[in-house]
Amino acid sequence: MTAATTVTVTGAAGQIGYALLFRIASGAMLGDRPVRLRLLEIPQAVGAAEGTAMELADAAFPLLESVDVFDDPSAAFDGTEFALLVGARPRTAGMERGDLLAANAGIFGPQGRAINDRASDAVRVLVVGNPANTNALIAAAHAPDVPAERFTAMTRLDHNRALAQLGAKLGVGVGRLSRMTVWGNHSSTQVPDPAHVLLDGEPVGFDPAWVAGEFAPTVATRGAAIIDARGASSAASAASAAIDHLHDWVLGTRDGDWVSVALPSRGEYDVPEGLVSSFPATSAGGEWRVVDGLELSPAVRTALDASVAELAAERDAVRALGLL
Ligand code: NAX
Repeated sequence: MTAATTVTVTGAAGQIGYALLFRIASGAMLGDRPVRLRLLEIPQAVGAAEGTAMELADAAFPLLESVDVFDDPSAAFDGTEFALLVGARPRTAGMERGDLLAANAGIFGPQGRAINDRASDAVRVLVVGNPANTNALIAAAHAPDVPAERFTAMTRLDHNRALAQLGAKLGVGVGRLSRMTVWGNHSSTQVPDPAHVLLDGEPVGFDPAWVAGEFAPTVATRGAAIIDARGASSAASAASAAIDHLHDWVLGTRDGDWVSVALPSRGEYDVPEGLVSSFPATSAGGEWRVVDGLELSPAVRTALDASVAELAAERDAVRALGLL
């Protein structure tokens, strides 16, 4: 029998947590290996997280060995191999950007420290809670003993949304498409770039006017469209993207394909070193590798520079507050 893998999920009582936990427990994320779940919540939401834990037990997943609920990060990250940081402080009416960054630094700094001190040496981290890229940067900065590249942020939902739009445009299932890229920040400045997309392994080529005028704005504003339609923000699709991200990190990306992942830059594509930016990446042996040598159109280059400027401004704001 394979030893159980410990997975910690923060924000476990939230709506993404509710969609995510059942899929982790079913084996969709890590394949056929037993899992121990550790759920982290703020004290006011521990009761709700306990309710979710009861439902997880009632689902009788053969791979689910245990579920424990915590309100203390040190305990929640003890021995964890996979940390999914979903809980974050949302922006509320009248909140300035600096306040939002500071509130989240107050969450992701201590969680990074707890991961540093208590998690498994093999820990891998996915930040979902917004502002995800900068929250990942903050967590990594507080975990000096953990290699920075183990801290990633989620742009896979944007990637999947882009594939859905392309599939609809071409009238094909997304499984026939590969090599989509989303560059930059997980924000309205993100850069969905279908220039290298293949259909059944063959180049497609999309009209640049359609990409700029319709496709990219639709992908970048999809979250708002979901809120308008559903009356609540994306939850099951966000959870599904988190599953995809970790699944591919652990089990590898498809041959000949790549996916979008926000990773600490090593200077690739002139993104300043250290910023957590979305890149096209493949995974093998549990390591992400940025796809190199892609040609960027002038429009993509300009848009990526703007998104990277936003990331740098977020980093500088957190630094100015003394939180980095
Ligand atoms: P919810 O408000 O439903 O749930 C968030 C949960 O986090 C709450 O239960 C809250 O008690 C908990 N929480 C807050 N602070 C915490 C802390 N310090 N430790 C542990 N738990 C804490 O939000 P939900 O819809 O689940 O979204 C969660 C986060 O994902 C938000 O920040 C949201 O903006 C972000 N998203 C990121 C996406 C991405 O693509 N990167 C897409 C979906 C989503 O919008």
